[in-house]
Amino acid sequence: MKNLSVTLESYNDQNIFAKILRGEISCKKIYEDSYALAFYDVFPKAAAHALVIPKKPYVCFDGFITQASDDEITGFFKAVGKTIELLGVAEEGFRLVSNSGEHGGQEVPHFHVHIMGGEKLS
Ligand code: DGP
Repeated sequence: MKNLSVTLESYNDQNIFAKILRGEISCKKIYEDSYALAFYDVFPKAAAHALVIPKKPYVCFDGFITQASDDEITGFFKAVGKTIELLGVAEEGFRLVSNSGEHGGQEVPHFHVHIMGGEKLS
């Protein structure tokens, strides 16, 4: 686990999701509240593919879970649940994925959860 200073110092506010949060790049929004923003993945890997990101600058899962407040963590995962509901995938099933770091294959260094569904996944 990284400590607070390392993760916050290493956050690059020029990453694509930071630009989406600032409104500098558009997205196809699904849901938004004070904790999170959910939008469609621009390169979908399933019939339904959404991304949910926290509004605050966490690089990856370990930074989020160790540094965010209980309210932020609860608010974020409730937003994931709301997005699953809005995507209409709850009944037939879906996959939640969060790639973290180099070995996890994370491309965008702002913590995010993928929600994939809408078809039977391999
Ligand atoms: P990951 O490998 O977990 O960091 O996945 C990053 C995802 O972000 C990837 O599935 C493609 C998506 N993505 C990259 N750039 C953009 C963008 O500009 N807009 C949207 N909506 N999605 C993006």
